Amino acid sequence: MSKFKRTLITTALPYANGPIHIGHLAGVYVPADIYARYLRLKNEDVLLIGGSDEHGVPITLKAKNEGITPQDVVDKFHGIIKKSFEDFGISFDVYSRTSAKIHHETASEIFKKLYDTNKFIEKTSEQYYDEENKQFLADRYITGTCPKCGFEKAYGDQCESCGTSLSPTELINPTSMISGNQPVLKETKHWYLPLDKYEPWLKEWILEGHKEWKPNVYGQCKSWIDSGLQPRAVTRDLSWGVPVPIEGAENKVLYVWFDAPIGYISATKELTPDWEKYWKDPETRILHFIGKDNIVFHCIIFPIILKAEGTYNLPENVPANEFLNLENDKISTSRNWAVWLHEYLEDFPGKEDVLKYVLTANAPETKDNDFTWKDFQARNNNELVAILGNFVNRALVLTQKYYDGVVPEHGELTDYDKKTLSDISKIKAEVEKSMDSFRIRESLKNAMDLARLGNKYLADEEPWKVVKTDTERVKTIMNISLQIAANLTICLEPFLPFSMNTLRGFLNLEKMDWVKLGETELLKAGHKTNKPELLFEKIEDSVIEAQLQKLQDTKKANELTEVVAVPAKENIEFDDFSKMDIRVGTVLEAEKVTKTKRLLKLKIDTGIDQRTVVSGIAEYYKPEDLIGKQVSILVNLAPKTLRGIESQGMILCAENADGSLSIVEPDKKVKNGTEVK
Ligand code: B3M
Ligand code: ZN
Repeated sequence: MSKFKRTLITTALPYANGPIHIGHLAGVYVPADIYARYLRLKNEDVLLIGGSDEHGVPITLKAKNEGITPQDVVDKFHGIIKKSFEDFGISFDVYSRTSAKIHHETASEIFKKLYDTNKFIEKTSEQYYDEENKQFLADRYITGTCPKCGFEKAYGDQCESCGTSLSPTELINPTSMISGNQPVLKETKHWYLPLDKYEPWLKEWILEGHKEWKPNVYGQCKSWIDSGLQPRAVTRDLSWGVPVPIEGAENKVLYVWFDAPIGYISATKELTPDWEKYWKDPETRILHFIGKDNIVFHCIIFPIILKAEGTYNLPENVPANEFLNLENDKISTSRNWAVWLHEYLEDFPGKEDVLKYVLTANAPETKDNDFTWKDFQARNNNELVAILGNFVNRALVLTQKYYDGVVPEHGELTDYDKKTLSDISKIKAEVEKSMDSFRIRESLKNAMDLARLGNKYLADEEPWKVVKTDTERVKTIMNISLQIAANLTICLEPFLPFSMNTLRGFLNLEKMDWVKLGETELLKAGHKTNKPELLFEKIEDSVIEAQLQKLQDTKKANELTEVVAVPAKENIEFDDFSKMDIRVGTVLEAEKVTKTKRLLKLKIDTGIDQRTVVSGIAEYYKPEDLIGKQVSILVNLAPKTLRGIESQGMILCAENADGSLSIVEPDKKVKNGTEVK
């Protein structure tokens, strides 16, 4: 690690307004966790820092929509997020939150120091103000017509229809989302960080000094710097956030992107009194793991804050990833288009490592990638089961069978044996090379080569055949296979920590440091291994189909909510309504009306009588599923003959936008004949 003695790894703080999904995991938490585990295995001094980002306007909007406080919102999601990370095995040394007192203090202090040393520009400008609620409006709190495309529900910062970035004053007919009134322009004072002043320094520090950063990161920085930086407001007129710690700044808070990255510092403080060592000692290297949408904040704005403060280290590298899509569609929290971590953990208990594996093997390191359930299944079945699981299982089962689980002594080695054993060290070097340059995906592929090596060795040497003719030779084959299995517990430990723990149990081995990887006598002759079970199991088609169905249902639900409801009909008097006699009845018999697609003939116990009703629900209900079901029926509708059958009443249904029908039934069983009113 050359000039550095220790590493501080930070992971983007997820907004506490929704749970964690696979996009977050693949982009940030899985690679950061792998890297941290790798360094720990090398006995390096490393901290993995995380926490929830609990400020920002989307959180206040969510609270308002749900009629709860922002603190309620973040308490709920911080809890869900923290637990799902723990269960999934992201090995944070600390997982903090930005509503914590220590964070408010830390962020205030840094702001105050910048203020006291004249690092800000003070500027008064006109901003929209809601007179009824006596508050300035964040850009997201204002809607209006987009000047570019005419979309009527554009936000003050962006039109979601045409994608144009806007400022609130560009909106036609601006409306406050809080009161529904037209806001007025009013003067307000804010503090700005003059990013432009730091341009020459950024050019030197990033463009000259960090050419080794990933091309996507370096490229984004260059294009920001080249197109010229502007002073940026670091305060907002809001009540949720870190209060601006100076006089005359009542009802103002720090801009969420000012305080959030400081959350990394607060979390380190929460963890250890020795925190300064990780932030200020030049022998510490800081790494920010983030997604590509956060690059400017971590590579330009936060470093400028730290530079202006003057006593902190700057990031040494920012290995940002691109995005992960889901089944060819952008992951979206609002459209519920995601695989949620907490749901995955429920649906796939004990398969944490499978998801880690798939997300790493398919990580969006250099371009956006797609997660598909079919690929998930294929990687599990064809790689984890067929290569890794198959190899260790054969090695352990044969050892049980031939030697009652005891590691046999090897005899003289053939050239092939020697080459195989020396390949372990070669693989180690490959894993290190890719890991050290944050090519985690490639590094996993390299590590899996060790399982491939073992698999091939067994297939080539065929101990199950040799055992019949040369029992001495088999001992050597099995010894070597077991040494490879023991090496796997080190090599794959950063990537598959749960499974390698299990494998160590089978091998009856303690956890070993990375230095041991490559040794060919990790298991001494005479060492007793345990009876193995399967390390990974096949995932069946039905399991994958159920997940795909879940996504289909989401798509359908989205399509239905996207259609605007039919406008309300004209008002009627109560008397008009009470002319209708609606009762609850139970379906006694149901059959298809011959030669029709839509019609069912039902016999219904209405409580008053038993009668026949013809209903157009055959495309949505099977006759046998209806028997015994309670329905609402309009009993005083004039009878009508359909296909020669007299229908005496009408079953009430809700009609979806696509025309599909859903029977309206009481939510608890009631007596037949009960009136609906
Ligand atoms: N919460 C944005 C995001 O989740 C933001 C990251 C903060 S990192 C200091 O993409
Ligand atoms: Zn527009």
